[in-house]
Amino acid sequence: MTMAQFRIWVKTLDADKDGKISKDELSDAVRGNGGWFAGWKGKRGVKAADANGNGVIDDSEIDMLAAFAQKHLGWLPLARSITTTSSKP
Ligand SMILES: [Ca+2]
Ligand SMILES: [Ca+2]
Repeated sequence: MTMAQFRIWVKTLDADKDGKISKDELSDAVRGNGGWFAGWKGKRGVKAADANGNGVIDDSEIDMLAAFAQKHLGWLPLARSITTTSSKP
């Protein structure tokens, strides 16, 4: 999944169509992917990605959510655009 595809996918999680991803919407996504502790991960994910502290994932925070998802949920939404620390193979 590329970053562009991840963004499109994240938009599909937006159940109430307010353009932002809440912890409940993220929890549903974790649950839908068969993840354990969906509620807890949803909360953690929003907290980790919520740069402006308004309690939801805004459009500009999707990159941060991708980093969290990759690190903690194993979703691997992108190959290289976020991991700047890893060296080339
Ligand atoms: Ca929403
Ligand atoms: Ca936010």
